[in-house]
Amino acid sequence: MAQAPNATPPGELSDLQRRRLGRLFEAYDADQDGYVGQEDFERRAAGMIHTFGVDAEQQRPQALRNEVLQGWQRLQAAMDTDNDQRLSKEELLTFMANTIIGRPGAFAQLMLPTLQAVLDVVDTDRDGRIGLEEFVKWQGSARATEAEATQAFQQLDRDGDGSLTQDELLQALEEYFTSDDPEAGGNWLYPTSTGVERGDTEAS
Ligand SMILES: [Ca+2]
Ligand SMILES: [Ca+2]
Ligand SMILES: [Ca+2]
Repeated sequence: MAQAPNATPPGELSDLQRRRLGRLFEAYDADQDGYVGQEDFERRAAGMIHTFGVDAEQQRPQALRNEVLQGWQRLQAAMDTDNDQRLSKEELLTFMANTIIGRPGAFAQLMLPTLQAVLDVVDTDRDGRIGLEEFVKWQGSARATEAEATQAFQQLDRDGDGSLTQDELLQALEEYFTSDDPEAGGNWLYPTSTGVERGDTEAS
């Protein structure tokens, strides 16, 4: 793993950052077994393909599956320090503290290729933006209710034009998961239906 010499030492995450990054871990852990592994990424890709169906050439689902698995391999190469083919929450937190937090753009760079492949499938009307209906369907494949997804959409759609761009999504994700400001990125992640406590002020 490439580490810059001036990396923040591990353990310097704030409680807020630990809670929010814990949610990121829980979002990755699709089968909720307490570890993030390739099977979680396969499960998520299969869920999306099930939700969005396949186009005639099946190119987008194949691209999604490939990119999701490559996304897993990138995360594993970067974070799986004990090399047991799965990530523990501490492995993810340590990587974030060392390599991502405090480096503007680093989180987005980590997430961008997978997000692009995902959005390519989610953007069913092919207008290059994610509308409310597309967003609700997408988040439904990750078990968010329609009300939760609608609320999240409204918070993410900062300019209120009724659709989300890739940049808006990336920016919100980066702010939410890396900033130490409780207001940053909004409180839009709605893990109530995935068994995670809501509210950034509660202890985890
Ligand atoms: Ca898992
Ligand atoms: Ca590991
Ligand atoms: Ca669209």
